[in-house]
Amino acid sequence: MASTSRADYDAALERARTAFASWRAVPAPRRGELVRLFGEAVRRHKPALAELITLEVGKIGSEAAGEVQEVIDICDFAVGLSRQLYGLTIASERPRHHMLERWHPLGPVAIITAFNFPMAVWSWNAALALVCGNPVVWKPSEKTPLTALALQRVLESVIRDFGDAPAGLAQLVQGARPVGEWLAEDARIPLVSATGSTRMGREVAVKVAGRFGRSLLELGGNNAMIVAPSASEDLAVRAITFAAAGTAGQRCTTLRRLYVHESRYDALLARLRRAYASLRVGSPFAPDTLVGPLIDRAAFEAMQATLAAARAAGATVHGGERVTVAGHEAGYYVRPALVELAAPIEASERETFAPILYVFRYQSIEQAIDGNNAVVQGLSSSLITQNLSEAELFLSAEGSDCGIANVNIGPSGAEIGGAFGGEKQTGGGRESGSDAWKAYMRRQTQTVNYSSTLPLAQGVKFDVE
Ligand code: UN1
Repeated sequence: MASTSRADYDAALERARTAFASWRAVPAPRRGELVRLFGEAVRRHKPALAELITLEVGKIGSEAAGEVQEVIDICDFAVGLSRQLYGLTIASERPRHHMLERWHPLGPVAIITAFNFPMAVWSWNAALALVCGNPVVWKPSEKTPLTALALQRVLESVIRDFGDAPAGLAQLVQGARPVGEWLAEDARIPLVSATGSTRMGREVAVKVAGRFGRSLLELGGNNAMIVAPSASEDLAVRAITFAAAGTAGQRCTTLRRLYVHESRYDALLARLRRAYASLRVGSPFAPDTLVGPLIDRAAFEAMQATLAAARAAGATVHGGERVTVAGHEAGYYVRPALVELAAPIEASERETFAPILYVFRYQSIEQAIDGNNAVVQGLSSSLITQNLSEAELFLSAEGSDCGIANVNIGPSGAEIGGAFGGEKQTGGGRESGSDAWKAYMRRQTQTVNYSSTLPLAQGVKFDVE
């Protein structure tokens, strides 16, 4: 894939800057209309865009379609938001004064995305940034140039036909790490929103902070599920297999650690092993496939190295081997792995982007919550229970320390309406729904005096002749 040259990059940034000067003055509901039309165009192209995701990253058909649906959903959300960029009014302590908070556009927003959600994560950022009055500059993963190009073309054609949208509103720059570094260091970009590994996020965060820019980080996860004594086994097995083996284990929200109450462990594990053995691994184009390929050879090797390390540390590993798929012999297909552990090991503390599920036994809910929280990542978490007290404890201040906490569903598959992101080394950013839009705007506190005198705050006297 050709990488954007430095000269082309600078030209793209200048186009975005120029676009900002006029886009910020377009009324927000009118900006929402652009996003509405983009969402309509994505609806029309949904099958083709989904097929391209399957082709480029190997997502199975229904998950690829689900990803495009996520793009459509966030557009709908952003259209409504474009009439709801609300600020506060604040009581002033001075007579005939009023105070308020206004939210203004910020400037060009850089969006760095990962291969695993090559369209949806960009759209969470782009749809919001655009209604907030900002141009967008997208650097997709170097593993997904095609999906990015296709979605970018759809947006560009909508911009072209719109009338009052500046031509440079949406920019695409392609390439590997150096292009990401340019964005992180570029003072023309007030906000860098980056999705990817914790290692990448740490470098971006330091560079952006060094120039007092803002970063919005959505980094690694190491998500757990607790299966409590009262859990429905059918529900647990469905939730576990989708969350751990779906997307071939390549979601930030993938279930990676499972805590099963000792009273349920043997039966659940036997059932899970049967479910895992029957998971249909195969071509993502085949309608009955549930587990498509890993993204590339490096991902396969990382998975095998992690499983070897787990075995060496005394774990019992079920599955995880390469699967040959007729007609796709060069693809890296694997049987999802279950890894039984007595206690955490180095491998279970980190995120390996592959379908590996570490399984632990627990005795008390407090112990299971401690296990949930005992990693450096803090993205998503879940509890399967029919017990109200356990559920409330898990959701309380003493419960899960993650950005997302679910009861009776798995940790993955979030809807766009909630704020998406996590704590600790997941980076602290929130994207998508709720009030995540505030990250894409600058807040201005305004005070207006409509009296003819000038009383000072805090009773300060400063009288001049
Ligand atoms: C990601 O893996 O980066 O909650 C995003 C989910 C999806 C998005 C995952 N809606 O699993």
